[in-house]
Amino acid sequence: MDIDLLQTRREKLAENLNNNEMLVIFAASEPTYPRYFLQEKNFFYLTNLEIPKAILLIAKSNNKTSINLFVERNDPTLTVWIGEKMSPQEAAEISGIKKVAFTDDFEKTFQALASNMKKCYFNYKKSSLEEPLDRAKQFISKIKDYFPALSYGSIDELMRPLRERKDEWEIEQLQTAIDATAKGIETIMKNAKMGMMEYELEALLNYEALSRGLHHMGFKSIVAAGHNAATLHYSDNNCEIGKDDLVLLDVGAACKNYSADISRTFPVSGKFTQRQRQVYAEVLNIQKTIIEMIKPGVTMKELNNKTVEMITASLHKLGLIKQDKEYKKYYMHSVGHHLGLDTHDIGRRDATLSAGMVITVEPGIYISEENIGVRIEDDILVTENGYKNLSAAIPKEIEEIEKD
Ligand SMILES: [Mn+2]
Repeated sequence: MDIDLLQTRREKLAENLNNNEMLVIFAASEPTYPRYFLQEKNFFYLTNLEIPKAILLIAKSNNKTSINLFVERNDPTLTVWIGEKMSPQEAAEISGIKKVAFTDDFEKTFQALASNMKKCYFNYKKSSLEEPLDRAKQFISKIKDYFPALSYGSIDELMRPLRERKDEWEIEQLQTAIDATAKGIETIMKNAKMGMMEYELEALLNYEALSRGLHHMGFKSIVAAGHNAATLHYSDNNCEIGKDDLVLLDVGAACKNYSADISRTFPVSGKFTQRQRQVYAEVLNIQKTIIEMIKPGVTMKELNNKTVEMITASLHKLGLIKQDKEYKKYYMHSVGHHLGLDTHDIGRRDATLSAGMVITVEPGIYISEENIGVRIEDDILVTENGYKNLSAAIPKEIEEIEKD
């Protein structure tokens, strides 16, 4: 990755800081075995570093910005287990940040800067009493008595305007993730047979992603057959697939932490039943209509409203509801979300679309009593003049999906 790009991102972020404001972003901690390491997304966005427990500190005063990075000191007794930790020099080369020290120095540096600051932004998460405080919250509780004049804010406020619209490099990572996911879905559709277990299909996707160097999924794969497809976040993936089942896939490999998010629904037998086809055709028509609406200036709210309007009409047509408001029994989520480093990315839910945003379009109809759940989801880039469907290559037309 180009260091100039990282520098541009940090400069843009610094522009959003007022004088006497600072920010602290804690990297993710070590994963608990056997989970893989997932970097804190804002930290990754600004540093391109995949190391645990590092800290980024940016401060602004007199219109000058200082950037400090802190990395863990190497522990020779652990080298044989986990290898050498990244050196400050290497971290400086990858991130382009010149001032790199060890994390032991962080508090001293923070203290020297914070006494002149009015506000500090941190990457804390919403917490509840049942959960332990994250690193940022722990740090705030430790320092708040020492800096009574310092107020605190969430880094999300500063990061949202940056991360909401993707740069070219980000689109490339998303496209790589989507293409691997496409290959996985294609392999699944080709090989799925009644009597197989849902997890066997999941394994085919994992194989296609891993063999392209993408070592994790952006989220837990949903492979839901028959009745399971009507449970929105079903991810047990441990049921046998029945003869006339529809299989709903909601999956996405991740590339450099950028996650694809694709849903496809197909009949395991290769042929839709008449009723399945009827429902599928409604969802497909709605999905295509919503995608066609996408261009700068359109709001997410308008997309949601149009979806509800069309789904309500479809549910009447399918004989499922008598009154409009009953649509919620068969369609209960929103039509899409921002996509990026997080599968449900940081962008505003009520955003007005502008070029560079990437959103999902994923209407669905879930008829639990008929063991039918249909969702079709593509990943759409908003362009200057309209949109580009980044997952257009993955079959969704009825004739493409049905096979002899
Ligand atoms: Mn989605």
